[in-house]
Amino acid sequence: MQKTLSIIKPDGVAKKLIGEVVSVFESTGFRVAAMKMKWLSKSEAEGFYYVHRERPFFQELIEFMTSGPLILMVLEGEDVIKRNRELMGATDPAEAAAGTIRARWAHSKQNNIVHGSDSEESAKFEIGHFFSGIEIF
Ligand code: IDP
Ligand code: MG
Repeated sequence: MQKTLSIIKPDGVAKKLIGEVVSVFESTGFRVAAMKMKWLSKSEAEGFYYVHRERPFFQELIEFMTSGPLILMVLEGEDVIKRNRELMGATDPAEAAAGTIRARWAHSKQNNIVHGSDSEESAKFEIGHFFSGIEIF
Protein backbone atom coordinates (compact mmCIF):
# COMPACT_ATOMS: atom_id res chain seq x y z
CA MET A 1 0.00 0.00 0.00
CA GLN A 2 1.26 3.45 -0.95
CA LYS A 3 1.03 6.63 1.16
CA THR A 4 0.79 10.29 0.15
CA LEU A 5 0.61 13.64 1.92
CA SER A 6 -2.60 15.57 1.38
CA ILE A 7 -3.24 19.12 2.61
CA ILE A 8 -6.53 20.98 2.77
CA LYS A 9 -5.03 24.45 2.36
CA PRO A 10 -6.14 27.51 4.41
CA ASP A 11 -8.72 28.48 1.74
CA GLY A 12 -10.36 25.04 1.98
CA VAL A 13 -10.58 25.25 5.76
CA ALA A 14 -11.94 28.85 5.62
CA LYS A 15 -14.56 27.79 3.06
CA LYS A 16 -15.68 24.93 5.38
CA LEU A 17 -14.74 22.26 2.84
CA ILE A 18 -12.93 19.85 5.19
CA GLY A 19 -15.84 17.40 5.22
CA GLU A 20 -16.43 17.59 1.46
CA VAL A 21 -12.76 16.95 0.63
CA VAL A 22 -12.32 14.10 3.13
CA SER A 23 -15.55 12.61 1.78
CA VAL A 24 -14.08 12.57 -1.76
CA PHE A 25 -11.04 10.67 -0.47
CA GLU A 26 -12.93 8.19 1.70
CA SER A 27 -15.60 7.47 -0.90
CA THR A 28 -12.79 6.75 -3.39
CA GLY A 29 -11.51 4.12 -0.97
CA PHE A 30 -8.46 5.90 0.43
CA ARG A 31 -7.80 5.32 4.13
CA VAL A 32 -6.94 8.31 6.34
CA ALA A 33 -3.82 7.09 8.17
CA ALA A 34 -3.02 10.38 9.94
CA MET A 35 -4.70 13.76 10.31
CA LYS A 36 -4.06 17.05 12.13
CA MET A 37 -4.92 20.74 12.00
CA LYS A 38 -1.97 23.11 12.10
CA TRP A 39 -1.20 26.79 11.51
CA LEU A 40 2.17 26.68 9.77
CA SER A 41 5.02 29.01 10.72
CA LYS A 42 6.85 30.77 7.90
CA SER A 43 9.81 28.41 8.20
CA GLU A 44 7.59 25.29 8.21
CA ALA A 45 5.92 26.50 4.99
CA GLU A 46 9.24 27.51 3.39
CA GLY A 47 10.74 24.11 4.21
CA PHE A 48 7.73 22.33 2.78
CA TYR A 49 7.81 24.31 -0.50
CA TYR A 50 11.64 24.40 -0.68
CA VAL A 51 11.59 23.09 -4.29
CA HIS A 52 9.69 26.23 -5.35
CA ARG A 53 12.01 28.73 -3.61
CA GLU A 54 13.20 30.26 -6.93
CA ARG A 55 9.71 30.58 -8.45
CA PRO A 56 8.31 34.13 -8.80
CA PHE A 57 5.18 33.27 -6.77
CA PHE A 58 7.12 31.80 -3.80
CA GLN A 59 6.66 34.69 -1.30
CA GLU A 60 2.93 34.96 -2.04
CA LEU A 61 2.58 31.19 -1.76
CA ILE A 62 4.21 31.23 1.69
CA GLU A 63 1.92 34.09 2.78
CA PHE A 64 -1.10 32.12 1.58
CA MET A 65 -0.03 28.86 3.25
CA THR A 66 0.53 30.67 6.58
CA SER A 67 -2.67 32.75 6.37
CA GLY A 68 -4.70 30.36 8.55
CA PRO A 69 -4.90 26.81 9.83
CA LEU A 70 -4.79 23.90 7.41
CA ILE A 71 -5.44 20.16 7.55
CA LEU A 72 -2.56 17.73 7.08
CA MET A 73 -3.36 14.13 6.18
CA VAL A 74 -1.57 10.96 5.26
CA LEU A 75 -3.72 8.99 2.82
CA GLU A 76 -3.14 5.33 2.13
CA GLY A 77 -4.29 3.26 -0.84
CA GLU A 78 -3.27 1.46 -3.97
CA ASP A 79 -1.51 3.90 -6.35
CA VAL A 80 -2.74 6.70 -4.04
CA ILE A 81 -0.14 9.28 -5.17
CA LYS A 82 -1.31 9.32 -8.78
CA ARG A 83 -4.99 8.75 -7.98
CA ASN A 84 -5.01 11.63 -5.47
CA ARG A 85 -3.46 13.94 -8.10
CA GLU A 86 -6.24 12.90 -10.50
CA LEU A 87 -8.93 13.65 -7.91
CA MET A 88 -7.34 17.07 -7.23
CA GLY A 89 -7.23 18.19 -10.87
CA ALA A 90 -4.78 20.58 -12.53
CA THR A 91 -3.04 23.29 -10.45
CA ASP A 92 -5.04 26.02 -12.21
CA PRO A 93 -8.77 25.42 -11.61
CA ALA A 94 -9.49 26.87 -15.07
CA GLU A 95 -7.62 23.88 -16.52
CA ALA A 96 -8.85 21.26 -14.03
CA ALA A 97 -11.08 18.48 -15.37
CA ALA A 98 -14.78 18.71 -14.47
CA GLY A 99 -15.66 17.03 -11.18
CA THR A 100 -12.16 17.32 -9.69
CA ILE A 101 -11.67 18.99 -6.31
CA ARG A 102 -10.01 22.06 -7.83
CA ALA A 103 -12.60 22.40 -10.62
CA ARG A 104 -15.38 22.25 -8.05
CA TRP A 105 -14.01 24.51 -5.33
CA ALA A 106 -10.73 26.30 -6.17
CA HIS A 107 -10.70 30.07 -6.65
CA SER A 108 -7.34 30.58 -8.43
CA LYS A 109 -4.07 28.95 -9.40
CA GLN A 110 -2.69 29.85 -5.96
CA ASN A 111 -5.80 29.40 -3.83
CA ASN A 112 -6.53 25.90 -5.05
CA ILE A 113 -7.86 24.11 -1.93
CA VAL A 114 -5.59 21.05 -1.85
CA HIS A 115 -2.02 19.83 -2.05
CA GLY A 116 -0.96 16.29 -2.94
CA SER A 117 2.51 14.75 -3.19
CA ASP A 118 3.57 14.26 -6.83
CA SER A 119 6.01 11.32 -6.52
CA GLU A 120 7.11 8.61 -4.09
CA GLU A 121 10.17 10.68 -3.27
CA SER A 122 8.18 13.84 -2.48
CA ALA A 123 5.59 11.82 -0.50
CA LYS A 124 8.36 10.45 1.73
CA PHE A 125 9.84 13.92 2.31
CA GLU A 126 6.47 15.64 2.84
CA ILE A 127 5.06 13.02 5.24
CA GLY A 128 8.29 13.17 7.27
CA HIS A 129 8.15 16.99 7.33
CA PHE A 130 4.87 16.95 9.27
CA PHE A 131 4.37 13.53 10.91
CA SER A 132 6.42 11.29 13.13
CA GLY A 133 6.07 7.52 12.81
CA ILE A 134 3.87 7.17 15.91
CA GLU A 135 1.33 9.65 14.48
CA ILE A 136 0.64 7.47 11.42
CA PHE A 137 -1.81 4.59 11.95
P1 IDP B 1 0.60 21.47 -7.54
O1 IDP B 1 0.07 21.92 -6.19
O2 IDP B 1 -0.51 21.19 -8.51
O3 IDP B 1 1.58 20.32 -7.42
P2 IDP B 1 2.92 23.18 -8.06
O4 IDP B 1 3.38 23.60 -9.42
O5 IDP B 1 3.73 22.17 -7.32
O6 IDP B 1 1.39 22.72 -8.18
O7 IDP B 1 2.83 24.53 -7.20
C1 IDP B 1 2.63 24.48 -5.80
C2 IDP B 1 1.58 25.48 -5.42
O8 IDP B 1 2.04 26.80 -5.72
C3 IDP B 1 0.26 25.37 -6.20
O9 IDP B 1 -0.62 24.39 -5.70
C4 IDP B 1 -0.31 26.76 -6.05
O10 IDP B 1 -0.90 26.97 -4.75
C5 IDP B 1 0.95 27.62 -6.16
N1 IDP B 1 1.22 28.03 -7.54
C6 IDP B 1 1.71 27.26 -8.56
N2 IDP B 1 1.85 27.97 -9.69
C7 IDP B 1 1.44 29.23 -9.40
C8 IDP B 1 1.33 30.45 -10.17
O11 IDP B 1 1.66 30.51 -11.35
N3 IDP B 1 0.83 31.54 -9.49
C9 IDP B 1 0.47 31.50 -8.17
N4 IDP B 1 0.56 30.39 -7.43
C10 IDP B 1 1.03 29.27 -8.03
MG1 MG C 1 3.47 20.26 -6.51
